Amino acid sequence: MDSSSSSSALSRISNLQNHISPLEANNKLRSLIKISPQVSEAISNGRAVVALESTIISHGMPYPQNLQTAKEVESIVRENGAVPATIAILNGVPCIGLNEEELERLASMGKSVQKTAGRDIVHVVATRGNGATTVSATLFFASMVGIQVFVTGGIGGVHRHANQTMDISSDLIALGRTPIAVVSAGIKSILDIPKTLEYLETQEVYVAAYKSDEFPAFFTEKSGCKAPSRVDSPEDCARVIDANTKLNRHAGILFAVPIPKQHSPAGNLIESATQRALTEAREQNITGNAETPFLLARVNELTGGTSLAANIALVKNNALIGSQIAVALSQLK
Ligand code: PSU
Ligand code: MN
Repeated sequence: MDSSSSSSALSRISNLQNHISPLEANNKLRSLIKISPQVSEAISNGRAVVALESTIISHGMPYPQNLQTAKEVESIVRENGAVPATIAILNGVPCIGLNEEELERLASMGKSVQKTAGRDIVHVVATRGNGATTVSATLFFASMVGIQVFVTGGIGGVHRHANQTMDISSDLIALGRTPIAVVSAGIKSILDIPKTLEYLETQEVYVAAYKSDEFPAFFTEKSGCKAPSRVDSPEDCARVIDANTKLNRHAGILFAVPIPKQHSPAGNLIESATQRALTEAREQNITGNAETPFLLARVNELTGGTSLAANIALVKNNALIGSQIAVALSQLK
């Protein structure tokens, strides 16, 4: 990376935030991460940047659809005037923005890449491993370089039976302490949606549904839960992010975008497959961080690929809206 564009990106970051950025405070941290030239340039010039996670690539979809989707999502972000920053750890180096070769390498490694949540970052870096970042780990790195908008498919949440298993995704804790706006299609019904919304409130995360009064359930527009708040345009979202930043609040934002209408009829089929996959996970004693990838793959098998097609459609839609939000935010500044 060009070191002068990198250092101006870094000074821009510290101007954007009202506190000393971790990178500025610690030069060693700077040498630990790699920012792509495009992302660095965009941050330096206050242009719209959209962070993208990589567990969705390694563990959320099979190869080669994962690679194709990752590339298409990056193209959608570019076509809508923002710069994509896919985040992953390659050979122990956290990378903010992947080039084509890196994206291909990550996608083809599939599940042999370590699923990296916040707690796993140190292990992957220390062992010079390859890690695909979940929402929680992606939030950590995006915040380190001052990115304010992050697009994914769905976030993790409070699992059903969490009262026995204590399985609550670290995504929720990370959202509670990272002032970044995450754009997702809500959360999957494999999770306990009412409990997840309660937990997000406890963590002081602002949650709004996009052009809807109801919180969406990933494959369907309806979860049966009223959304805590509602936003109706990218500009609405940008103003919320701007207020959150100016008030220097520590917590993040979740914008929940319903799946596009033409893909939601498949919702009922996917829901019954989900129930079956949940039963199988319990019978096979699949728990912890293996549960979400198991359920995603099993539901896709049971629906003959219908859930994958819907998943791809909603991720692309989130990328479109997330980019519009990032552009609207850059125009406010
Ligand atoms: N939800 C989805 N698809 C996904 C994930 C969640 O609909 O691919 C991934 C995201 O990377 C999320 C992670 O951060 O799973 C949550 O995993 P866990 O439930 O183990 O916290
Ligand atoms: Mn978990």
